[in-house]
Amino acid sequence: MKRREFLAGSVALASGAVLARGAGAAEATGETYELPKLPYAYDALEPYIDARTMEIHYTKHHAAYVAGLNAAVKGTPWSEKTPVELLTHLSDVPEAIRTAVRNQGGGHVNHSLFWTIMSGRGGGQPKGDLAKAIDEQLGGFDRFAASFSDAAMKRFGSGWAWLCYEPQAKQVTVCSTANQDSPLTDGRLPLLGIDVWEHAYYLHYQNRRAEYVQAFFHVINWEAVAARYADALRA
Ligand code: MN3
Repeated sequence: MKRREFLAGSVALASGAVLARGAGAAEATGETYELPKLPYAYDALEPYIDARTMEIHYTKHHAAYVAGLNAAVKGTPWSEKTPVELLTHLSDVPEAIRTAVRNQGGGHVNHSLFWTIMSGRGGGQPKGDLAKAIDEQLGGFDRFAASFSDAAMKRFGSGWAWLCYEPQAKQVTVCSTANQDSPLTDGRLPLLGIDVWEHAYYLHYQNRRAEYVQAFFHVINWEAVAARYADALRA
């Protein structure tokens, strides 16, 4: 199975939703791409992420990325591709719609991942192979946490910090991206990401991004992250 198909599948499995191409997903709304179901209630991540932020983030921001991606590919053959395929092969997408696919498609895929790697029963540390990779390749959990937090803090303006698997180097790495840029476009497979756009935290934390980043560690669903790592190793 090709990597991009595998990852599209794992995103779908992990979120309980289908980030699919047109045919399957179109039935409910008639649109090509749809907002995946949120895997928990808006208040599930309190007190770390408040219900109002979750509701606006999901129903307004994520929904707008889905609508934007649908508008961008409407009536083009690119609507046959999954969002993951579009971002993985972004340079193949015609210039006329490339920026829209990068921003709106990136927003859709990044948020679809984001909801699934958090849980009201999250926190703690990873186990098994992922823990071993973090120990051996990133110097242990504490050093990983410091470097991930640093990436989140140093991302100027809007963007994301990531833990990814890099298939070329065969290792896990920490990085950040601007705006809604996806690590997939650079050949990295995202395992864990934190949204550091102000819309992700401003209602509760205002300008205190550091507190939000610290709080995020309490809701990380390490089982979901480890499942993505296992998928990435097999892809
Ligand atoms: Mn967001």
